[in-house]
Amino acid sequence: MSALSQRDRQLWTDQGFFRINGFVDPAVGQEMLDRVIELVRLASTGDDISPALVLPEQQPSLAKGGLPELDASKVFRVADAEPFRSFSTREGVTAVAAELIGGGDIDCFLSQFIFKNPGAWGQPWHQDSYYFPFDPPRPVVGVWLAVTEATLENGCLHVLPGSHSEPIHEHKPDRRVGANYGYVEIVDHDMDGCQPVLMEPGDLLVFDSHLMHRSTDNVSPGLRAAMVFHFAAAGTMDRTEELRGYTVNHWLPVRRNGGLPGGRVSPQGSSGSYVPSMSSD
Ligand SMILES: O=C(O)CCC(=O)C(=O)O
Repeated sequence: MSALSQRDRQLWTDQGFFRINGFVDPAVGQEMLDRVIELVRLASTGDDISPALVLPEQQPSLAKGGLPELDASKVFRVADAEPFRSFSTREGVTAVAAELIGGGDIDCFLSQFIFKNPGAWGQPWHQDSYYFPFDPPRPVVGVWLAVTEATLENGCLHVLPGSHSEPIHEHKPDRRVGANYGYVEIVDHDMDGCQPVLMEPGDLLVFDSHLMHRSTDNVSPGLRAAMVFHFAAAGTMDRTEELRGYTVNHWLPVRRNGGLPGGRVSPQGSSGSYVPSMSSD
C-alpha cells in the first residue's frame, strides 16, 4: 500500500509540497522544545553537546528574561538524540519520505530545531538544495513540524507552489544588516502567487528541496518554533564539506529494507496519526 494518498501525491507533483494536519500530538513538539532548551542551556555553560550545534540569532530577542534559548536561532544535528530519533525513524515519516525519494533505503542527513523568538529574523526566499551539493542532487525531501502555531505575525513559512520544477537559482547573501549566518536569498524570480503556510502545533509540511520558500520576521510577542528534518537516498555523496569547508549535515540511517535500521521494531507510536486516504478530493 502506498504511504501517500493520491491527493498528496498529486500535490507533490504539481506544487512540490503538501501538508498533513494533526500529524502528531502537540506534546511531541513540546518534548522536542524542552529537550532542545536543555541542550542550549548546557551549551551556554560550556558543556559539550556535540554533535549538536547551536547557531545564535543575530537579532536581539524582544522577549525579556535573559534565558540562553532567547539568543538561539537554530540547533543542528539533534537527530540521533531522543525524542528526535524516534520522530525521524517513525514509519509515518520514513515511509512517506522513502516513497517520494523513489523507494529503497533512506538517511536523515540534516536535523534542525528552529527557534524564532520575538523579534527574530525570518529566512529569505531560498531553495534548500542550494545548501546541498549532493550526487545525485535530488530527490531530497524536507519535513517541517510545527512545534508552536505558525502565523503571519510570528513568522510562518511562505511557499511558491510549483517552484520545485525550477532549477536551483542564484542565491545572494541576505542583504539585511546583521543578517543571520548562512541566510541567502533568491532575487531573480517573481514570487507572485506565493502562499503563507499557517500551521497548528503537530501539523507537518512535506516539501521538495527545490521548492522556493521563506519565513518572515517574528513580530509577535511569542515564540514560533519548528523542527525540520531532511532525507535523501542512502549512499548519496555529500560534497558540502569539500566545497564549502564546513557542514552541519550528519548522515543517519533511518530506513533499511522497508523498516528500521538493524531490523529493530518501530518506536512506540511510530505509525503516527497519518493514515493516508486514497480519496482524490
Ligand atoms: O522555519 C523557518 O523559519 C525557515 C525554515 C526553512 O526555510 C527551511 O527549513 O528550509
